[in-house]
Amino acid sequence: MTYHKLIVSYLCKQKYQNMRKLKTILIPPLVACTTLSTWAQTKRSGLFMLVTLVSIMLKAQVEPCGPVPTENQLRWQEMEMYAFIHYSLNTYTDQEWGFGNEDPKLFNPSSLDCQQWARVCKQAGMKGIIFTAKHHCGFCMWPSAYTEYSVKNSPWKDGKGDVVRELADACRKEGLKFAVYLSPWDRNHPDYGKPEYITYFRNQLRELLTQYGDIFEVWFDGANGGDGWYGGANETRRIDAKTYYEWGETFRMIRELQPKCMIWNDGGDRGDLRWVGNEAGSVGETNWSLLNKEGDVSGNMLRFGLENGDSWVAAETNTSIRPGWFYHETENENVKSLSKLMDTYYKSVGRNSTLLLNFPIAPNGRIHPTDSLRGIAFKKMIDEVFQKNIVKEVKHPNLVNRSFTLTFKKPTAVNRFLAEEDISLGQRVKKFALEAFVDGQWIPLKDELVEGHDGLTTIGHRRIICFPTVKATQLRFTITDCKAEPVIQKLGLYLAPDISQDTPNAGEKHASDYYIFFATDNMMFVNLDQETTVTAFRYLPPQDSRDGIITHYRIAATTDWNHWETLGEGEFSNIVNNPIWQTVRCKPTRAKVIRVEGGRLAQGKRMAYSDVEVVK
Ligand code: FUL
Repeated sequence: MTYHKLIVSYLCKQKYQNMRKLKTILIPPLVACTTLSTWAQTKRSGLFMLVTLVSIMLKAQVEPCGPVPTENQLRWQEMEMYAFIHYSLNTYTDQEWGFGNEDPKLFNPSSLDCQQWARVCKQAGMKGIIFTAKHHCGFCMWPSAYTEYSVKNSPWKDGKGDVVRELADACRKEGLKFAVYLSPWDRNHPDYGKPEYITYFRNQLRELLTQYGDIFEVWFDGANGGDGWYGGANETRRIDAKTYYEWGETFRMIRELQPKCMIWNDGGDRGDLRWVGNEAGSVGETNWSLLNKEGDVSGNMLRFGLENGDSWVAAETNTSIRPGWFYHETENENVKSLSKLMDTYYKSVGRNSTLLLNFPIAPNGRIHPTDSLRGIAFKKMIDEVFQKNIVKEVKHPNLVNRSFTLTFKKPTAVNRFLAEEDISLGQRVKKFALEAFVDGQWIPLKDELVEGHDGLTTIGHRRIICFPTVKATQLRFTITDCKAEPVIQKLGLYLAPDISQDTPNAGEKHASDYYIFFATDNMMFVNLDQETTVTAFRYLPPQDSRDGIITHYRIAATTDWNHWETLGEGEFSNIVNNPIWQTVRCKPTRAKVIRVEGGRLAQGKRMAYSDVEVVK
C-alpha cells in the first residue's frame, strides 16, 4: 500500500467523522501527503514519517486555544521535577541570609563531592539541578573575574576550586540538566543600589552563561534590597526591583547566549515561568499557566495563574526538603516526611506545575544521609503509585459528550485519578466531574487535598486528584466547562498505599505551653515559670497570614524583672516567604521571663506567633 493510501485509510477509519466537524484544517492532507511521502521515500524512513505525518495532521486539525507554550516552555514543563541546591558561606555560619561580610576563609569543606549531589538528585527523580552560584551574601561559588569575594579566596583547594564547574560536570555525567541561581541582591558589593552594579551583575551572568555549557534556567530571586555590608558601608539600600535591574537588556543577553534557557523572574519584566507565591510547596488547585505580559502580578495570580491571561507563564513550585534552604544541624530531625513530600508532589506536579525541590549541602560538602534517603524514598513512592498502575492508562481517550468512562472487570480499589491535556494546543479545561460506580450507584468524588469545594478545576500538563479509596467497577470523568473543545492526552487511575503512619508534618510544628502575654502590640513576655538556663530562643511565625510576622527582633531575659540580659537582636531572614521556626542562639543565660520585641513587622500592627520554644 502507498503512503497515501495508508494515511487516507487511517484517517477515514479513525478520524473521518471528527474531521467533518473541524473548523480549521491547517495542513491540506493531500498536499502534505505528497510532499512528505516523496521526502520519506528519499530518506527511506517511511514508517517514521508516516507516524510523524499522522500526528502532525491530527494536531493540525485542532486550532490552538489562547496562548500556547514555546518549545522551551514545553521542554521545561516535561522535566516535572528538578532540584535546587543551596550551598554558600551560610552553610558555615548557620544562617539563611548572609550579611555580606562573612569571611571567605570559612569555606573549606572536608569532602565536597558534587558527584554525590548529582547521584542523589538523579535517584530522587530530579531531571536537573539549579545551583546557588551566588546567594544574597554575594559570595561566588565560582572564581569570578569580577570580585575577590569568591571561592578563589577560600582555603578550599587552595583557592583553585570552582564548585559551579564541578557541579556542571557532575550533572552532565549523570545525564542531568544544569542551571544557576544568581541573586540580584548582593549584600557584599559596594555598588549595590547604583547603576554600576548592573554591569557587574551582567558580567557575572555572562561568565555563568558562557563557561559552563547549556543552562536550562536562570533563577534570580525576588529578595531585593535591605540591610547589608555593601563593602563596609553597613547600611540599608532600597531599590525599585521593577526598574533598577533593567531586566529587558539582561533578558536579551540571556536569549542571545543561551537561547534554550528559561528565565525566572519575579519583579519587573515577565519571565518564562512564575513563582507560586509561597515556599511551602503548593500551587493553587486551579492553576492556569497564563498571566498578562504587562502589569502587576498579585499573590492570587501567582497562586492560580490568570484564566484569560495573554501570555504563557507556567508555575514552578519551589520548596526545601527541610524547613530552611541552607543546612542547619538543628533541622536534621525535621527533614520532610515521605507523606509530606507526596503531598507536595500532588500539590505541584499534580496541579500543572513543576516541582523545584531543594537539597541543602552540609558543611562537609555533601547532602546529608537523611535527606538523600528521604529523596530516594520519595521517587520510589511516586513510581510505586504511578508506574505500577492498576488500570491501564488511556492515551488520547475519545470523549463522547466530553465524558469518558473507565470500566473494570471486577470491583477495584482506586484512590488517585490522573488527567493530562495536550498543552501544546493551549490549556482548555476549566472544570470537570468525577464519579465512581460503587455498589450499583454513581457517587461523586472530590479532591481530598482541597477544602471548601470539590477542587475539580483546571487540568493542564498534569492533574492528579487524591480521593479516599473506593472499590468501583467504573469511573466516569466528565468535562463540565472548558474554553474550547478539550484535547486530553492521557487518563489514569491508581491505588496509592497508605503512608499516613510515616511521621506526618515532620519539619513543621511543635506546641509550647508557656504562659505568654502581650504588654503592648510590639512586646510580649514568655513566662517560663521556673528559673532556667537558656541557650536559644525559637519563634514560629503565624502560618496563614503575614499579619504580625516579626521581621526584626530584640530578645532579652530576666530573673527579677529588673535586670534584662539581651539574648539577641537582628533580622529573621526570609521569614515572610518561608515562615519556619527561627532560632536565636545566645550564651547560656539565666532566665525566668523572656521579653520579645517586634521592632518591625511584615504586615499589620500587632506582632503574632504560632509558637515559641526555649532551648535549655
Ligand atoms: C528566597 C531567598 O531569599 C531564599 O534564601 C532562598 O534562596 C529561596 C529559594 O528564595 O526568596
